[in-house]
Amino acid sequence: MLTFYHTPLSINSRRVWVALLEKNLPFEAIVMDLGGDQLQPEFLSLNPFHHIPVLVDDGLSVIESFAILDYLEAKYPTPSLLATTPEGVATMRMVEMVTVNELVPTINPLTKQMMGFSQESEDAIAQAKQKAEVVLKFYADKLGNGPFFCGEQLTLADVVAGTFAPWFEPLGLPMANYPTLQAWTDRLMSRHAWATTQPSPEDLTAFRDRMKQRMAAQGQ
Ligand SMILES: N[C@@H](CCC(=O)N[C@@H](CS)C(=O)NCC(=O)O)C(=O)O
Repeated sequence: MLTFYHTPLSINSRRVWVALLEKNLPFEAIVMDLGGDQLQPEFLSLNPFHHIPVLVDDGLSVIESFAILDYLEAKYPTPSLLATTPEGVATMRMVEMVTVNELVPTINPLTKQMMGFSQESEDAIAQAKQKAEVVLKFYADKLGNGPFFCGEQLTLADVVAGTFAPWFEPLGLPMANYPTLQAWTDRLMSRHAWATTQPSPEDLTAFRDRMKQRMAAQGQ
């Protein structure tokens, strides 16, 4: 039996959660309270860096969401979330890496602003939006007119970029400029794996309140 340690609001966890559901794998989910559960000795023995997600399979602890995604494909190859053609493999990896290396740092100020964690300057917001637009254009270009990044097959490219997709509009990135990306987002959101893992407005409010309390306690 697979055991999946996560929190529903973590985007790093969500890509693994979506993959588990897309691959129809049975698993036990352990929801962590990041106010301290991750620092308990039992969890530190699974991940000394005290991060979620962690996947435990038959006594093997796998940390780092991308390592977990690779592990799942190797151990449970059907249905596959891996592209098969050379162009598909390149597209899949490019989209994955652009998401973590370009999109994630870029949208940081937009996320903080959206969550009410900090008041960012107008310049910082404008600059973040401008950089994020480069990523959105890249996605739209790679998507073309296909249903998914690698054509008819859903791959890890869709899983990794697609767990950010529902947040583009709330982050202040108007999707009307990207109709094919919007259609892709709607396509993903209509899937069981995305619908199941999308946080509710109540989850978001509770998360925001918890984070604000923690930040206040740390004097931030
Ligand atoms: N590179 C890691 C990042 C994991 C990560 O940053 N997890 C955050 C939640 S999104 C966490 O566990 N934070 C709690 C802590 O660091 O104590 C991955 O992709 O799995």
